[in-house]
Amino acid sequence: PLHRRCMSVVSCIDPSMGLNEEQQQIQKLAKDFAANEMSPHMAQWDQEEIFPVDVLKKAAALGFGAVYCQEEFGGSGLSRLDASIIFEALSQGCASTTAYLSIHNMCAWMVDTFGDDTQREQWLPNMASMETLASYCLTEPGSGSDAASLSTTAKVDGDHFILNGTKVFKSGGGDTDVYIVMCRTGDKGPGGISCLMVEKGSPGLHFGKKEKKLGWNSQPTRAVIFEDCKVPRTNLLGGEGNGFKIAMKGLNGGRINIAICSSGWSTVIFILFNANLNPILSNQYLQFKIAEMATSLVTSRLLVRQAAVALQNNAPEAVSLCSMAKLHTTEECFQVCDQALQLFGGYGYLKDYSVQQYMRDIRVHRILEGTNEVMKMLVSRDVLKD
Ligand code: FAD
Ligand code: 2MC
Repeated sequence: PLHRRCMSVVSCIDPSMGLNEEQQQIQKLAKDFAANEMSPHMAQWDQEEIFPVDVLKKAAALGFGAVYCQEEFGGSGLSRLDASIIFEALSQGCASTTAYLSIHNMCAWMVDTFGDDTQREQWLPNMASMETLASYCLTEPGSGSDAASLSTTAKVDGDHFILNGTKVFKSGGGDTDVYIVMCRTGDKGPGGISCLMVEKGSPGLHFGKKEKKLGWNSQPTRAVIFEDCKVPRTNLLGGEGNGFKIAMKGLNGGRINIAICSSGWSTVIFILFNANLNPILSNQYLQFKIAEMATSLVTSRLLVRQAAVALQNNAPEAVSLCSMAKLHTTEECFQVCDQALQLFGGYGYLKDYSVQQYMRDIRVHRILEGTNEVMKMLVSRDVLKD
């Protein structure tokens, strides 16, 4: 079957190009998992809107639940580059499910990096095994791109915070166990925002209806609503007023992870070409199209890997490179999928074939984890600064 063939791309688009032996082994582990556990089910997950928690837990058993967290607390202690290799390989099996996994990983990293040892011990081992699934809660009805204007409040009441407000579009929302919530504990602007861990079952925590979406159907999306929601003060992550910075730092890694989730399925496209388009591939126009698409894929992957290394090294250019990588990869890989659909003609539009799902699933990567317009804002600010 096709999903097995995607495990052996041997050409200039091969994702193992340039990787050392250890990285190739990690990649193979993830590719095999994608081929055996994800790819055979991706269409069903999409059509029946199944959130495959059992498969996520199996992925966690391989070390993919907290990839770039400390080993001492159950993480895998791998680098950002390793993480990008893993998410790219997994997304060859299902981009939507891998994208949720990447959000969960972002949350785990936030706890690992900004929590204290008590919080790490309390949360991380179960997040690493995905016994505890996490959601990241920044966006609100009135503040998406302008995230620093968020209005969910958290007021101190004895040993607790009392939260009020609504978060929208929460990936995993309702089905996940812990919510990492950016909320206002102080004045207007980014400096008045804190980051709180809210457990499912907390009094006053409610969920909206499951959203109907164009893609990303293997993970639920719901509003998360706080009505006098009571949360222990010990669930504060990283100190009062640091929530915006924590949220943004989490997203730098999130953005390259989401970017690379676009390239996994673009890689699979090329296997579909070889398998299905042979009769028309003598046409030079189509050959050139395919060359352009291959170039988009490889340049995207290279940019993500460069950004991952910069982020790992805390390089000053990391924020801009992560933004560029997200912008470039999500745009280019969406075009690759769209052009592939065109090349398959009417069949590409049918749900019997997978190309339409690739395109639907990765369309949203241009919108979430910071729209591509926000990415342009971040890059241009850096390039134009004095
Ligand atoms: P807006 O910010 O209102 O933007 C609308 C349009 O205007 C966009 O094209 C935007 O680029 C453009 N725009 C806005 N401001 C500017 C500007 N200053 N200059 C130029 N253009 C501008 N959020 C979470 O916190 N957690 C999640 O888990 C999560 N999961 C999501 C899952 C899905 C399926 C979706 C669709 C969204 C998810 N989001 C999540 C929310 C997502 O991050 C936001 O939708 C996104 O940040 C954009 O915010 P918005 O929808 O309010 O659009
Ligand atoms: N990394 C590190 N620090 C950052 C940062 C980043 N990516 N982005 C901003 N900051 C810092 C910034 O340097 C500043 O620090 P200082 O006060 O020391 O100067 C501080 O944060 C405040 O930032 P700005 O002054 O840039 O704030 P502003 O309000 O002008 O704009 C903007 C910030 C637009 C870049 C930010 O609001 C943003 O990224 N918006 C997009 C929101 C977003 O990505 N949402 C995604 C939700 S999650 C999701 O979709 C999922 C699927 C999980």
